[in-house]
Amino acid sequence: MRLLTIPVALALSALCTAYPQPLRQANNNVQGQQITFDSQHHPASHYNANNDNNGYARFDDQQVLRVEVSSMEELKKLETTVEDKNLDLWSNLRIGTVDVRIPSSEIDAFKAAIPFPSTVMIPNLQDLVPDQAPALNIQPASSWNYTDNSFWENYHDLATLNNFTESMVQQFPDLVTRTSMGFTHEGREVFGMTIHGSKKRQQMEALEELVEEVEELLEEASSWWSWMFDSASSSSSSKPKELKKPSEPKKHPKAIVIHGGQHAREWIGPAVVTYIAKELILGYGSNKKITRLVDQFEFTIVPVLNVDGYAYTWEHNRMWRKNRQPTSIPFCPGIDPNRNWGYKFATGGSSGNPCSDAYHGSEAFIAKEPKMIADYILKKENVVSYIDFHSYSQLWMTPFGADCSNIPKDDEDIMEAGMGAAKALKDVHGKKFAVGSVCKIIYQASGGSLDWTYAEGGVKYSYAVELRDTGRHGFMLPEDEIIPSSEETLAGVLHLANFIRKREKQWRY
Ligand code: 0X9
Ligand code: ZN
Repeated sequence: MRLLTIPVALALSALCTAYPQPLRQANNNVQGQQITFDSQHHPASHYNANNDNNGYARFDDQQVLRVEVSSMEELKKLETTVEDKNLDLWSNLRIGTVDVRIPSSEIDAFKAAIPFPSTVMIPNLQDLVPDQAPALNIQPASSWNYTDNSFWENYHDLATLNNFTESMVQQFPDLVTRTSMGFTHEGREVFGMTIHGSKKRQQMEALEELVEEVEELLEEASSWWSWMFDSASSSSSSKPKELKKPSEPKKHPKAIVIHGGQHAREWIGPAVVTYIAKELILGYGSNKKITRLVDQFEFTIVPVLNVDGYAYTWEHNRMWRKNRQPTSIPFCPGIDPNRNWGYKFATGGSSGNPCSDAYHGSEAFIAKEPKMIADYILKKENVVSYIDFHSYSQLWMTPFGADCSNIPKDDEDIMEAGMGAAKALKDVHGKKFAVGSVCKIIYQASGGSLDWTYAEGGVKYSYAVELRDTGRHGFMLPEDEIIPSSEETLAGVLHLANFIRKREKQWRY
């Protein structure tokens, strides 16, 4: 059994006091105290569910409890109970608050074992989950009108989200290119959209160059004319120049990579990310700010990264988190993609137990999903920002997650941009997002995406964002929050891109 180090917070960190308390309280090493802790703590989320006649998991009378843990002893006790009962943690174990899903049959025993103060966040989870597997492909993609917001009034299955991407590519071929990121274990293709004003921009540039050429030609013609008729003039400088070819358009815009759906059950991520794509595409040419950003940056947007897991949440179990790759234990499939990235892999805050929901996999990048994004970033060599959208907790997180003592050399710029994004986000609907490093504002977690993109992928502005809410509905965020959540997140992303544009003038092309 591997050991995991959990830094213990005996007081809230300075960061925590600077903000209204985030859902996940800081557990950074305030008094320098480190305690080793057993890592087998994150049981797979398919446990403890009964199936309906079609094999879709039901969660009748299951509760999500928020437990207040105030000492290391209590934390250890909670960990043992969670393991014994195979409970589904909705947040990691830490001193502070821990959200845990408990099946009805275990509630009394759990409360007897864990008599700490607790709040019922969700009294009956099944009330928030559709009674049966949601109908797939309710409305064909071609029938959607993406210019109003009706598409974002509901969550959509994978096929519908893929059709959205396809539809954007077909409707806006000058602006949007379909990008294949790769294939998953179950053979599904992961699609992205690359959005960039290059084609229109290149046409404009070519036009401008032509106009300049014509002007130069006219000038030449007039001096040629004088040369012809002014025999006194023999200056070679007045000879007409050769017509030069228009120069090649500059080819390397800086890129911003955005995706949702690394964790399957966090449905708000793909929904928000498709909305951001739609706004960038439809806003191009009509919204000045968006046009400028889309002209300068190439946005690669991948709505759903963990497509196998996402499909599984639609077809079998709404609470599934990991991907669907086999592990050494046949009845415990799935690697947590966000513990499998190759920077400080398996150095704490992840699990070596294949049955755990935080299983890091047998080696770094063995999970297909992180590997395909990492390869994409390495191949492009021009990615300047990366945002990995998750839920829930309302946090705008910066590197690093693997350990709290490691501070990025670009921390000041990364934090300034992140704080600005959170402020822009809050200005839309008043939602507060705490900003800070993963390790400090939630918990230690190695093998996460933004650590690798920053440290190995060379992506200066790397973030992981936990979207709405703060636990009232958790992963089951109601559909009527998709649009407001999207609107505010778009404001954050636009702020970030604009910050980069202004701060990093050397990256303009
Ligand atoms: O634990 C996670 O992977 C994320 N929280 S979630 O509830 N969505 O599962 C936090 C991600 C932090 N980012 C990294 N560790 N890179
Ligand atoms: Zn997540």
